[in-house]
Amino acid sequence: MIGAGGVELEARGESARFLAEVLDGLGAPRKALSPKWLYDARGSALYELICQQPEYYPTRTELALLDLHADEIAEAVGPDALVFEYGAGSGRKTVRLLAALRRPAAYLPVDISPDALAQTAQALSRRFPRLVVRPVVADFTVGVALPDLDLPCARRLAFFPGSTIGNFDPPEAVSLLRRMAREAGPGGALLVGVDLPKDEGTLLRAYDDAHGVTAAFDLNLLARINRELAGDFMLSRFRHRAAWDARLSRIEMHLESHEAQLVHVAGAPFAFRAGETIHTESSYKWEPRAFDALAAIAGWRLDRTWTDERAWFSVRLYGR
Ligand code: AVJ
Repeated sequence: MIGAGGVELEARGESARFLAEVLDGLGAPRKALSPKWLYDARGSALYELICQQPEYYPTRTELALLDLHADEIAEAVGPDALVFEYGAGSGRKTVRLLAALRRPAAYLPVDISPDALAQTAQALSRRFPRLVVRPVVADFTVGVALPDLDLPCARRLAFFPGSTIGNFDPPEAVSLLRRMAREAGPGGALLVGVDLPKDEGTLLRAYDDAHGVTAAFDLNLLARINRELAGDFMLSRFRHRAAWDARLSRIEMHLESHEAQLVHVAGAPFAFRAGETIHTESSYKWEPRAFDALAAIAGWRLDRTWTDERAWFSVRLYGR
């Protein structure tokens, strides 16, 4: 377990990386920031609110699949898996999975947000008192060393719900899936949630909800830069935009500057043209076959899949 000091050290390294990436991303000819920075404590809370919006179908659809097929999933995974999860978030889906598995050996949630992670670990320990829970505060996009628990377990299972895999460009997705394969080891398994292509209207509404929660989530990135990196973004001078790129099969989130303006971060000036955007997130929607091919490159072979009636979302189990 990482002690409190370790968490602080981790947090300090994290803010240095945040500053470096923001200076880099805003200095680029096409301004872009990694979506991982959306998840400070406020961003994580806003994401939970997004999941409750009627337009945001992925969470609801995936939860229903996990509920409906819990027994089949548990049987396919096996009884005493060691479960690790990159980007654990609120752990609501994990509760479903752990409850279904007969006697899970341990749960290792990995998350970049220390606050969200501590809450999740505590809630799961309370819900499953006999389960070994070892939270790891880390940026899973750059690689994590999971603690060596030396527990007997049938199988190591990478649980990657929510279509978080969709945030990665295909080459990054392959390397992430490959790292999961290495961490799961021989005989390991991957249970992954994959959001599927669907009509553009449904997608745009899901990423630009009527209550403006997704807009607030996106704009919070600028507020976070102001808070943590001495930025002077005026939030009212930017707006959230969602766009569907059919060729790349991805939703893009952008923060668009209303007007020409100059913004500073940690003393460094950044000029915006009117209508210029910061690309803050991509969310790829994968055809099932294409995703299987991607997973195969990373060393995973398809075992089973579960999909809703509308074919909006798919939960896929791979082995190796
Ligand atoms: C957490 C990556 C699954 O891409 O759907 C939700 C994040 N962004 N609304 C997604 C998100 C805007 C979400 N994931």
